[in-house]
Amino acid sequence: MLKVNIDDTIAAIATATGNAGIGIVRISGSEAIDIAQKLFVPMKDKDLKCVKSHTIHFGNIVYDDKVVDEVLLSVMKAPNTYTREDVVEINTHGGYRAVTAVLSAVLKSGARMAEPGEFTKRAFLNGRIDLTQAEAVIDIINAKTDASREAAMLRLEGRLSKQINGIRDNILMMLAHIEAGIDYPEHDDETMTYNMIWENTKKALADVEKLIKSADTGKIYKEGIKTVILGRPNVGKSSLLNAMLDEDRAIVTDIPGTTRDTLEEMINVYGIPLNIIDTAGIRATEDIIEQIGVEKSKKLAEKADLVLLMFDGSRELEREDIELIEFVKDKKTITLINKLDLEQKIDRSKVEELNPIDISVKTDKGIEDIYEKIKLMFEFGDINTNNDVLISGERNKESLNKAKRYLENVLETVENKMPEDFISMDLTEAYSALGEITGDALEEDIIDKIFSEFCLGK
Ligand SMILES: Nc1nc2c(ncn2[C@@H]2O[C@H](COP(=O)(O)OP(=O)(O)OP(=O)(O)O)[C@@H](O)[C@H]2O)c(=O)[nH]1
Ligand SMILES: [Mg+2]
Repeated sequence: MLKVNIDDTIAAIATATGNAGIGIVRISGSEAIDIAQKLFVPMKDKDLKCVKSHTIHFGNIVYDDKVVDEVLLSVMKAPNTYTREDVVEINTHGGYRAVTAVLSAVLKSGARMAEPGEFTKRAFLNGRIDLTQAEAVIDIINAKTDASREAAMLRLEGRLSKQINGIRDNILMMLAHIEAGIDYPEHDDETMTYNMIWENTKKALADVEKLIKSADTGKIYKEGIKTVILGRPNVGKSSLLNAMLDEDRAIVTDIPGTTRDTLEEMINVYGIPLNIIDTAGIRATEDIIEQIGVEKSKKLAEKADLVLLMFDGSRELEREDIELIEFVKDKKTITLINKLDLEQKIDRSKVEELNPIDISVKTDKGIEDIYEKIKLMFEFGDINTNNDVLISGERNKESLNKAKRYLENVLETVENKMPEDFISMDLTEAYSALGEITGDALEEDIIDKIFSEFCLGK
């Protein structure tokens, strides 16, 4: 088990800094109520230590004989709190100065500044939530669309933990069976054991594979699809970005080479965040700034999840267009022929095999078709965020892949009728690989790393 020191009391600002109606300073730990008591002067005389749990009190925070702010103070006593420790939340006025002044008084009265994610880390270390739920908390905070928030909510409710624990229980049952067989050979029939292990390992493997499959979808819900609009100058890239955003974000002119630097924005496509990047038009140019822009466009396109390759239908294809077709040939690409409202001069035979979509940004034609195609391409049309648990994060995917390899080993051992010891070893490894996901079997430094990605005060 982990060695942890959670004896001290921590504090942090839990709300976003900026002007707002209220700000919250959160304190957690065995001294939380003592510290609050030192600073809080209630309107009605009362002892915070004796008040009921989950009650709220009106008064002033006073430090050094000066009133720092007028506040509402909530007292939540262990164990029914976010961290399972005593928690005090001080609702201050929302301005940056007010919240930091109250926090500073709290720190000077004995609390330690919390590290990012430390409240949630305590909830985990104190056993209130497991790691899948802790990670769901950060995903809810960072969610860019409602669909990604809903997917994370399922994990917060423990849906993923339940699935992982189900597979682990199955593995544990097999291990117990083998142990019994080894210890009391007269009580067990070997072929029966092998059959049972074969069936159950198959089932565990199928469950693990289903979760691995969900990881790619989980990733796009969480991080979005990095989409780069690529094309020669003046084909209408910036116009497309503006149309997708429904605002005049990028400068559009009829002068080729208008966009010099890249511009990134987020749009919501059927619940998936699409990080869309407008780039400088690709052409050979003497202009140094434009050259840098062109290089940057190409680099971004290389790293993108999706390229929207755009041509101008009202012009003939040029050498650069043909080079771009070559350039994107190994990338996920949607080809667009823009300016359908004008007389068409493009030689379609050269682009036909790219299955282009005809659009006119000017008349708003074909934009919806782009979204439909993205949905098909990334296969998120069938995902129902109300029911399907999506794995999130590379770390979890790696653990699942590890478990998968060990389970495959088990099947191989059974098939070759090798000794049961091998099976035990591989099952144990698969068991602990899955335990990494719920946080049951994880090194302390990895746990620290996970929580360090949280925001302060959570
Ligand atoms: N007729 C017509 N004109 C369009 C359409 N889309 C864009 N344009 C015009 O084409 C010109 C170039 O548009 P931009 O969006 O600036 O083109 P770009 O690809 O971003 O160009 P660079 O930034 O120079 O690479 C502008 O005058 C737009 O108004 C369209 O669908 N039909
Ligand atoms: Mg542009």
